[in-house]
Amino acid sequence: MECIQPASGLTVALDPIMRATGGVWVAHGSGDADRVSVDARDHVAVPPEEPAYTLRRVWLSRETEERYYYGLANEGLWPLCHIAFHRPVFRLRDWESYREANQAFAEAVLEEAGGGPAFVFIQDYHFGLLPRILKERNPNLSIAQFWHIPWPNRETFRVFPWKEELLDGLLGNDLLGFHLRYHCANFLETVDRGLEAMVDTEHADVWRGGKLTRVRPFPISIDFERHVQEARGVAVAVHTEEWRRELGGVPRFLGIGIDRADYTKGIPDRLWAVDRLLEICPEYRGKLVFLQVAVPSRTRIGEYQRLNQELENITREINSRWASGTWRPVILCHRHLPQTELMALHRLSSFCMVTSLHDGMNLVAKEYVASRTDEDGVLVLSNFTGAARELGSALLVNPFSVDEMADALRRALTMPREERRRRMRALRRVVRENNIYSWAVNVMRAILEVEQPFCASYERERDTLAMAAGL
Ligand code: ADQ
Repeated sequence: MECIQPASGLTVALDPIMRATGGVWVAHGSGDADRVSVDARDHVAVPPEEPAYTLRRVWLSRETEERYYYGLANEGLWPLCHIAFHRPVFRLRDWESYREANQAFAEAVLEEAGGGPAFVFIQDYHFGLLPRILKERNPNLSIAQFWHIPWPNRETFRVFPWKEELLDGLLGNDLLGFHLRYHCANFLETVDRGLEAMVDTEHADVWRGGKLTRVRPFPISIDFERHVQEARGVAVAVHTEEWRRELGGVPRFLGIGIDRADYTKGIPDRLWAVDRLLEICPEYRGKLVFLQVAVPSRTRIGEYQRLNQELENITREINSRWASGTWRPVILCHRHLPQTELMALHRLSSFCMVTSLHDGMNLVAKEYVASRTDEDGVLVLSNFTGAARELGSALLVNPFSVDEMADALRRALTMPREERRRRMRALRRVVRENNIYSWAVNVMRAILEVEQPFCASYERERDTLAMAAGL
């Protein structure tokens, strides 16, 4: 039996918080050993070697998972919210499964809370209906939700067939968080035009049926200090040597891209930008290698299978155009790598490309910066990531323009050491200061501000949370 941390920004961000609070994480049991690892209450303590919190498993049928998770959430809401020129797909049966799955999670949460007051922190766009169900069944719960992806403008959202039900579901929250103020503003406007509710734009509050929902921005981040410590550790040094060997010695210039293989991440255009660079700057031929790590994701969805095929085709085309001797300009790697191995790649590279067409935040950008304890390396970052709002010292690019990205690569490769250091220092300062703990503290502070009628067990819960957050 193996315990694997998936390649997902959400889990990377939340694991340290769960460790600090020692709470219960209610999650779908999708692994093939999940059923044998739980106790009679569907609980399993994690991490196995040093348990710090509890996973409460929720079981979904294969069909519900297919329709609610792959269908409604990932073929409907994901493209709808990212506006990445992929038409969302809406099927009534998917929506029904989404309802069903939200209900199943509600039962588990209500059981864990045992009728008393508790703090419930819901993650992401898979649970738009959950807050309302919880609030109706147990008004003593303090409920917060974080929406990890963008919220589109109201015009875009209008095409969602069950918009009123979804918006009403989300307004069951006491607190609703997005990465950016811009996403909050989009949400408020969507509610204002789409639902009977009073929207106080100035304070970013919504009143519906006498109930208040606060809508706030919380730009998510990473565990900077832990990342830095690991980046300096032995495992990273070992992986660095392994990669040196695998690459046949480090090329004169190594560029990297690290993503879940997702059409919102802008990987094809990024590869074409490398191609364009080789075309306009012949001096990099034979010297530059671009390593794209694209871990397969959501492969049950046709769009994602097509993307993997497209990446193979583009890589083959670019390589056949430029290869000479043993040199190939593009290496495509589909492996899921441990964080320490990703850190080794961060540290070996001259530049890292994060060129999402649209991204709520993007943690890869922050991880790259945290790994560069040597204050070197250049981050080429899409203007359309949430991270771009904080990481202004990166080379910001329009990911829809291959020429602009090629030009940014040329700048990155010719940037004097002093400028690289200056920029990287500024980037590191931002990520050090706004780390995952300050994100969590800000969320918790906001949820603690939600007023609840006095109740001794609520006060106890409140104190535990405040202590975990160091408030
Ligand atoms: P994601 O779309 O998953 O997250 P991102 O924030 O970039 O995107 O996080 C990806 C995570 O997976 C990173 O921690 C990265 O290191 C890891 N990863 C990528 N490739 C990997 C590989 N080959 N092997 C192992 N790990 C790999 C969603 C939103 C984002 C938002 C996060 C957090 O789409 O916008 O930043 O949630 O809120």
